[in-house]
Amino acid sequence: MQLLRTKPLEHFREASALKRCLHATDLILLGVGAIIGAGVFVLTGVAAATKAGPAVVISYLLSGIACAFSAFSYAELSSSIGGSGSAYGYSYAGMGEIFAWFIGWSLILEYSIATATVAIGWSGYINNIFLSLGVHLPQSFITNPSQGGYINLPAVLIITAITTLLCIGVRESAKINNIVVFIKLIAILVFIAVASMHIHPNYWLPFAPFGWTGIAHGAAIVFFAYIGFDAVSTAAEEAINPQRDLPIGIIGSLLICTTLYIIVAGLLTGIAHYETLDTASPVSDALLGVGSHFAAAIVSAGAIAGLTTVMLVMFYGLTRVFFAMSRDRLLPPIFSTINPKTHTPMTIIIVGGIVIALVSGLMPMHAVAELVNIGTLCAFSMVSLGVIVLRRKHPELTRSYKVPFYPYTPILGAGLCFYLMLNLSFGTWWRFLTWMTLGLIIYFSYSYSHSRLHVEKIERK
Ligand code: ALA
Repeated sequence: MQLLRTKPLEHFREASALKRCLHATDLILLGVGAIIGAGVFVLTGVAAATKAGPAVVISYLLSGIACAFSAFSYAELSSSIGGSGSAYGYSYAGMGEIFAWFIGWSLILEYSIATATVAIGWSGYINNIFLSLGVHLPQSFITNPSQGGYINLPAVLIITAITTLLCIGVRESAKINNIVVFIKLIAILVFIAVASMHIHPNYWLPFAPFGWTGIAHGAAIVFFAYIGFDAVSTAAEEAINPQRDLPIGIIGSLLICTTLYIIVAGLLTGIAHYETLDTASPVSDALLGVGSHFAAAIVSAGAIAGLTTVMLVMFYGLTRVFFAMSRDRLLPPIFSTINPKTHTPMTIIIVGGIVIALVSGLMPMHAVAELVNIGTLCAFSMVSLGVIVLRRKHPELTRSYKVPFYPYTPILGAGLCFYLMLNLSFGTWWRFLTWMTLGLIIYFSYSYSHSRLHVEKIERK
């Protein structure tokens, strides 16, 4: 039963050393900053060409519904429990330590691999820009060893820049995030405006060339595009009014992005035949295809900006989850020391930065988006179940936001996420289970005996 020990809710109310400086608008922009990125700018094309065809719109809708259900659950738990550990913290309060460990471990996978993956995508876009200017970067320094190069240097450099920014402070990072989010929203709006003038309705036929299976596989892939709204909840200890503003940030950012994605997916498959979309930059390529060079350049710039903020917020989420797990002593305490000048957990930011830089510089990253998805879907389904468990265990808790249509919403949320997990490939499941086994080994060899709850219990005896 020790494995199911739960964290007392008072622990979540202890004063935090992090600085409260984020408003509701910052939180919505933090969400949009994390959400719009490689998913819509790259994976929409891949999913349309190889999985769903023009019905990728339905894939987006399906994934969006799964995310909306999860977002309601995130909103309820973040406004009632809070804490920078997000889903990890909620499951610690409701389901017990071993569940919390698994969720935390999944989130570490989600945020770190997502950051590394997006860094590699970013490097590809930068390389494209140099190529269009006639500059050829040395091949050995823009490819990883498995592609015959030494290191993907642009990826390493962007991670170094983001690490530095996060070390300097959250307020500064949020300011930069807000500006960049604006740029990428403009890029998307430009795409929508230009694309709607070049529609060929016959490209939408056949609408679903690979049937329902294709749509469901497509949904499991484009799910990547929605990841990020959950990172808003990791800002609970830095929000000025978390009870009111976290639900606004989480649901607001998801709503904006779902609307934009469905429009973009519909237009993209209307201006280019779906079979031509499996490229590294399908959105700007499609604009080139209809002769809009200027719009294509704006979209490329927006994509680069978009990818930058995704890395920023994902990395931010990673450090906050790590911070929370270390504060509970499931990970070594060194990771939860706060730098008194910047009020940021500098050790974990630097260590995380080094690891992510190495992964993005040296590793091939083809199927990793799927790996990010499976870790995140697992965490999302647990969050939905967490709502049900906590309503039963702690009915007295003040809930400033409540999931609508309880208990159907969390049940459907968990079910849909699990359904999407089943649509991911065998290789992805295999890698995910390996990561989880590694987590289990660390838990039993270190975390179980160092856990703050364990140590406090021994001291009481
Ligand atoms: N949602 C983020 C992206 O699409 C992870 O890049």
